[in-house]
Amino acid sequence: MTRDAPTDNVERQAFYDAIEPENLRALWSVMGAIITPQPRSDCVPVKWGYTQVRERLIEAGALISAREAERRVLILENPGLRGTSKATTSLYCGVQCVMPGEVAPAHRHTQSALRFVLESEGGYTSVGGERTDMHYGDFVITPSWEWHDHGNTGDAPVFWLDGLDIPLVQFLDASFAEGYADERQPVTAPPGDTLARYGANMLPLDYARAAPTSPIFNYRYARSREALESLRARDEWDPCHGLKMRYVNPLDGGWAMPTIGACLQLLPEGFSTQPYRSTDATVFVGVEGRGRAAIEGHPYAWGPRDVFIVPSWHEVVHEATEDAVLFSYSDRPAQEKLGLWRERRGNR
Ligand code: GTQ
Repeated sequence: MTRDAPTDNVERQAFYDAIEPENLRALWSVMGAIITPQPRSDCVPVKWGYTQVRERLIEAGALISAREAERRVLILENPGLRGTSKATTSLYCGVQCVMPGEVAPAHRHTQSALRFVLESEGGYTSVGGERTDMHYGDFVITPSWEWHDHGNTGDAPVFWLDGLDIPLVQFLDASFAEGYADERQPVTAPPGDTLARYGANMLPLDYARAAPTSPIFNYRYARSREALESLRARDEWDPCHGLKMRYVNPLDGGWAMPTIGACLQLLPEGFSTQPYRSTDATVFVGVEGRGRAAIEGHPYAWGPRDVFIVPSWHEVVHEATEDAVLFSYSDRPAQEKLGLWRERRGNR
């Protein structure tokens, strides 16, 4: 696999040409390209500044309504994967905008979605019959095949980041989608219902799990942030991550979603991480403070709401120029289930 491909000659090339119409290909001519000694990706490191994305969404707001667009979203498309609507090889990223009074109509699809809230005074989403209001930094999930619609009851535009497993589902040819008959699904549960049932370190006695996704669908920033702040005093910094916590499914302690894993991490002012690489290409979102990510030695400076991508098996070093909080998501849960996930700490 690491040896060079055999050199072609006229006879071999003629043979390849002859077998191609028979839907045959010589493995030895492509082996090194399909079984690589380490991950080789078209996904490239890239950063989007929030101010610019936000301005473009305001422009889009004058062009199309949420109703007509179904979802008014600008896709953050990786420049190494142009034309594919992908942020990484397996995951999608977009920024969605809902103007005051608008509704993004109810639909459902087999793709799982996460929202990371960027600006919201009055934004809400309804998932499976319960509505939750959204605030800055909330991590909100929409499980596969659950009805969901979004809206904005406030006076200012609402923005959030969408992370979906669209490319992964596309790769598996497992996409189904449908619209709901009405613009909004009926709300059948009071606000806070799922948090009361599943979010108090308790579960209804005879609750039987129905889906591979967490029943909690809004992980409030205030609580996640408080956990990081409480742990800061312990001074137990991971050399590669600072203080990094993952969002879990309270039913089993696993990831909140079966295909996408999400984390929140704190890097104190002046902290500089050890080099790190892993097979899960990761989308990072600045939440608080400022920092710099050196990806394979190239610096990407980020601030609140900026988005940047670390591709698979690219070395990253994080530096916090002030107390900093980062949200991130990747396909790590899928890779772990398949026995593929790997990491390397330090620069061995
Ligand atoms: O809010 O349901 O960015 O279905 C892409 C597809 C958001 C959504 C996206 C979607 C949604």
